[in-house]
Amino acid sequence: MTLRIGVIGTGAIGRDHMRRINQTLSGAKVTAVSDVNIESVRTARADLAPEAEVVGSGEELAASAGVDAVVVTSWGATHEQYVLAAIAAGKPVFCEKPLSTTAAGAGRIVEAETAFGRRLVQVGFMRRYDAGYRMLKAVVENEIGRPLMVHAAHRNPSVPEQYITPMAIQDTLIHEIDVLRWLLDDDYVSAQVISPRRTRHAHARVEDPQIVLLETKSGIRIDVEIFVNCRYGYDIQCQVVGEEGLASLPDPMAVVMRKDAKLQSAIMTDWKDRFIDSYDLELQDFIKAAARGTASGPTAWDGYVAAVSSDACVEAQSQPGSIVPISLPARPALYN
Ligand code: NAI
Ligand code: NAD
Ligand code: ISE
Repeated sequence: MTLRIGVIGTGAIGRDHMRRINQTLSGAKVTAVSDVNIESVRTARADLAPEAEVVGSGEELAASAGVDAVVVTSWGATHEQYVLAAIAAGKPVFCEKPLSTTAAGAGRIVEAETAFGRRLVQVGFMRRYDAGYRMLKAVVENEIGRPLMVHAAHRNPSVPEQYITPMAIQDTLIHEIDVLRWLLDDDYVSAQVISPRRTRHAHARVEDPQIVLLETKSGIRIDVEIFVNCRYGYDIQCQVVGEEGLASLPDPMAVVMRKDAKLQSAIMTDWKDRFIDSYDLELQDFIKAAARGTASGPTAWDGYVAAVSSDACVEAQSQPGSIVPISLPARPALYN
């Protein structure tokens, strides 16, 4: 059986996921597309899925008889409405991060899915599928003793004018919020945000760089540098300090060159390339589970916990230096 997928949001990552569904992965094809920008959806269809139907709205797409499963890749603030529409239609849905830009929105998704009674939602936290993070997790669990501290960095070369201060949390830090919680098997209890000297490369509406300090239930202290106009490349760093040793996320494989009296290796510049294998794996996982009418991988609960933590970080951004507590309700049985 070929799973018929409808894609809502045909921008950068929507197109990349359409390409991988139709050209790289097995078991699915894109049969419907929708976007508020009609030019965007027409171009994406012509280039990547000429047989797909262009549907007027995301809600219509989710309800369409020609769609078995939904991929949501529109802007973060629109995710909730489309995920709820997919759940209402009883269809598996892969939602790019963030599940919702607020905890309240993510909470409504958890409620709808638990009322439905079966997992339908997978959140696009692809780093959990990355070979480097998986190797790091094995070392953290088996080699370096109890983790005490984490030093991490998330650096983008530049961001467009639409990228504003809260997006450093909701769009960017959200990856660390999820992956560090998974890596350490722990939840957060507080957040604090501080701003170092500002880079002259940041546009007026984004504070850059920022340092986010998180504390976990077991007392691990985490510092994450978010620097989205770092210029030099797309660079993800993570170092875990344990009682018996220290472990770092491997850099992506790159040839080391000796030339012109220099020792050098390339640094990536595009997020699409840095985690390309993980995007393939997460979506193949989605296709496999969706063919059985369900979902696997990162859950709506993971998306909700990330949103609660993200809300606290956004609040902390608005009160520089203050420590904002993070607390979670009990986890519903569906996610145990
Ligand atoms: P984009 O701006 O390139 O594309 C978004 C598309 O959604 C646009 O074509 C826009 O017209 C469309 N859209 C916006 N509102 C819509 C609505 N209400 N209904 C239908 N279509 C709508 O953005 P990009 O970079 O592709 O990001 C999209 C999502 O993917 C975001 O949630 C972002 O956080 C996530 N993302 C995830 C990445 C990852 O590493 N997992 C990387 C990049 C983006
Ligand atoms: P984008 O701006 O390139 O594309 C978004 C598209 O969604 C646009 O075409 C826009 O017209 C469309 N859109 C917006 N609102 C819509 C709506 N209500 N209904 C239908 N379409 C709508 O953005 P992007 O970079 O592709 O990011 C999209 C999402 O993917 C974001 O949530 C982002 O966080 C996520 N993302 C994740 C990763 C990752 O590494 N996992 C990387 C990039 C983006
Ligand atoms: C983007 O949406 C992503 O998800 C990328 O992985 C991240 O590095 C970037 O900062 C976000 O804007």
